[in-house]
Amino acid sequence: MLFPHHSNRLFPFLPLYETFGSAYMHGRKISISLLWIMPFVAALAKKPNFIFILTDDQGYGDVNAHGHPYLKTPHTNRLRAESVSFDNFYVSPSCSPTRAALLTGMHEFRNGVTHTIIPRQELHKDAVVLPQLLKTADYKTGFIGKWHLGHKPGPEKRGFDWCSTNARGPLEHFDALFIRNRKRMETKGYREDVFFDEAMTFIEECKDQPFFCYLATYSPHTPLAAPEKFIKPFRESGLNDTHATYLGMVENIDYNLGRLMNFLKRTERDQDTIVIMINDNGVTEGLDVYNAKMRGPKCSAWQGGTRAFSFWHWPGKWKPKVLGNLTAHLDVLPTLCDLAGVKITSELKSKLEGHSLRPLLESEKPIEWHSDRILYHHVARWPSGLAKSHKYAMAGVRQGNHLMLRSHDCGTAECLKYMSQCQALRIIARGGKNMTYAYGTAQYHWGVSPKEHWVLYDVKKDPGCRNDLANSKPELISRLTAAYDQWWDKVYPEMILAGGDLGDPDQGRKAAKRDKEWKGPKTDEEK
Ligand SMILES: [Ca+2]
Repeated sequence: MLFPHHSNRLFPFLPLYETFGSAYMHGRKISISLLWIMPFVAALAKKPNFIFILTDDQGYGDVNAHGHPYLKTPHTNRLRAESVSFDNFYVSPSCSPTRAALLTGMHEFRNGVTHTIIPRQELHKDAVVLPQLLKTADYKTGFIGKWHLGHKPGPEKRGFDWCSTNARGPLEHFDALFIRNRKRMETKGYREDVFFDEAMTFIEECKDQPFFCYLATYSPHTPLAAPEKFIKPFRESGLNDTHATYLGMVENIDYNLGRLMNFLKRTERDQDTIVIMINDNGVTEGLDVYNAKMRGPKCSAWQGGTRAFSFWHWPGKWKPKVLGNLTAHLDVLPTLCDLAGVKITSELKSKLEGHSLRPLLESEKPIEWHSDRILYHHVARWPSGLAKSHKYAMAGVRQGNHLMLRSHDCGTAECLKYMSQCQALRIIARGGKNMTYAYGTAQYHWGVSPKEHWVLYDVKKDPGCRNDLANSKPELISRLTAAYDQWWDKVYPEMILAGGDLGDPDQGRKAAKRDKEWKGPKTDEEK
């Protein structure tokens, strides 16, 4: 590889409120009346539950409602149609960095997360994460699935009350051994089906306490496998095994989303539960099938590397709409804390880079919302120890609908010794047509931009990044370049201190060797 609640119980209390109101108005004893009103006040203060679904390596385009020519995804389509859908929403270029930014509300570099391998996947021990904050507002917190932020410490000591995942992570797909709250648990069937079962078990155990359920799938990340019934329709459509299995994994997530939404309705939790669903980085194995007209996969600086779908669903509260405001994973922590009534200290507030999406979620009309914000991306897969020389290698800056980026190797002799993002771009620069996820299309999707220059695109009009606007917008280039330089100067020392440049510089080659030696799991039909 490149580097391969429950039912809404307000109504039963309504007559009590009216009795209280009348009694108070006629001057009856307030102490007795307060006893009557307390349940109503409690019901009014009921906090929303949160289910946050994060899929792994599914692209923005891997949803039928986003134009995919093969996927059906009826439940994801319905979720999107009933949600506030942020359509100009960005994550980091790969797994661990996105999780770090999502759970801290800060750019991943600031807590030392620059890669998906140890030690650069490890979230700094002092990082304050979302479940810890939600617990201060009486939430019960559950983690299910993929963590990928190291274990110094792991999720069970990062504010999660209830933890469940399978022992071998993405490497096993069927009848997996699970560890739930430190106890071993044999399971039957497909791993992702069990993840969603575990989410429902956690939610049932919460009873009337508000909950935060962080459900992070391993699908459709490699190695690829799914129950045959999900793969078969894609094979019959003429797709190869890789594409058919990848899309089968996406369709299985959709099937499980449908089960979860039915569970919420059946148990009368649907009106009190906010369901949020996003993907964690750009498209992977499905790149050459469909990429929503975008250029670039996971781990690239191009538009397709970091754009994510982002659906926010609260029936009866938020009117469905599609919004084009520039938004990001950084906004999740501030938004959930705002909705939950978490009091954030001024010290933490000064560090957060995200903004609460609440005004956008609640507004009936389009509104101005942080329209001058700038987002910074960096693919960051440099050989460990060589961060400094990679300031401009595979980086992006966004404002509004504009993406300014660089996609070229660092140009230093030391980097030549190692397998890294730069090696991939050197291969492309020499004319290579095949690269991870892009077979025959690498010249375009992993395209090399001119050295020493930023290129600029209006990604709303031009998601394929074909029309470079750098020469026609020198003022914008100048402003965003200065912003990037200031950002790097500020974040670089924090990243070094937090461990983001530590490790074996040859780790990329070693990880690729391990991936090559992995023979792959058997599907349920092959067993
Ligand atoms: Ca991922």
